[in-house]
Amino acid sequence: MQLHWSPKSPYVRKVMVCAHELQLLPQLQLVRSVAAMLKPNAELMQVNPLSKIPTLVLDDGRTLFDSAVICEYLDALGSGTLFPKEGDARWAALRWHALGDGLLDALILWRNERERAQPLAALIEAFDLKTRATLQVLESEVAALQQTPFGIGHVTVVCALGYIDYRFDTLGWRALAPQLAQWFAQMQQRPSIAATEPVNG
Ligand SMILES: N[C@@H](CCC(=O)N[C@@H](CS)C(=O)NCC(=O)O)C(=O)O
Repeated sequence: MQLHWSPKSPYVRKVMVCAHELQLLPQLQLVRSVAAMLKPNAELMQVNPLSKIPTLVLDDGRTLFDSAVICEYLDALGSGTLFPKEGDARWAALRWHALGDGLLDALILWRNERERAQPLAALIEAFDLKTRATLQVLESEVAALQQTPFGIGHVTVVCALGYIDYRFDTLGWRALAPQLAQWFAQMQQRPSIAATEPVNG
C-alpha cells in the first residue's frame, strides 16, 4: 500500500500512529507528498481529487481518504483494537476522534488565516476561543481518557496537542490544561507516539 505522506501533517500522523500500533508499518510504502490549500497538487489529485494527505492507495489501485477512513481501514486489517465495535466505548472513542479532528481543522484554518497579509481579526478570535474551549473540555475528561484503553480517540487528541506544540507553541496550552499536559507527557512514552513527532522536512 502507498501512503501519501508528510512528516509535518497531523492527519498523516494519526495514520502513522495507527500503523505503528497495529504493526502494519512494513506494509506501507511512504510517498512524500506536498499538499497545501492554495497549491493543489496535480499528481496527488490523480488519486485524491481533494488534493489532501493522507491518501492511501491500495495494492489493487483503490484509494482511501481521509485520515478517519484510513485509520479505520488499518484497524480492520490489524487487530481491530483501536475502534471499539459497540456500546459506550465506541461512542466515547468516536467523540474524542471528532473532537481531535475538529480541533485540528480549526488550527489548520487558523494557521492559514494568520499567514495572510491582513488576517481577519474576528476569525482569529473565533479559532482562539474554540481552541481554548476544546482544551477546557479535554482537561475535564483526563480521568476518562486515562481509564479508557488506548484507541482512535487518544490517537487523535494526542496528534492535535502535538500540532499545537509544533505550530502554536506561543499559545501556552499547558498552563490552560495542566492535567491534560501531564497525560500528554505520559502518552509520549508510547513508541507509536514517540516515533511520529512532527518534524520539518
Ligand atoms: N479531513 C482530512 C484533512 C486532511 C488535510 O487537510 N490535510 C492537509 C495536510 S495537514 C492537506 O492535505 N491540505 C491540503 C489542502 O487542504 O488542500 C483528514 O482527516 O485526512
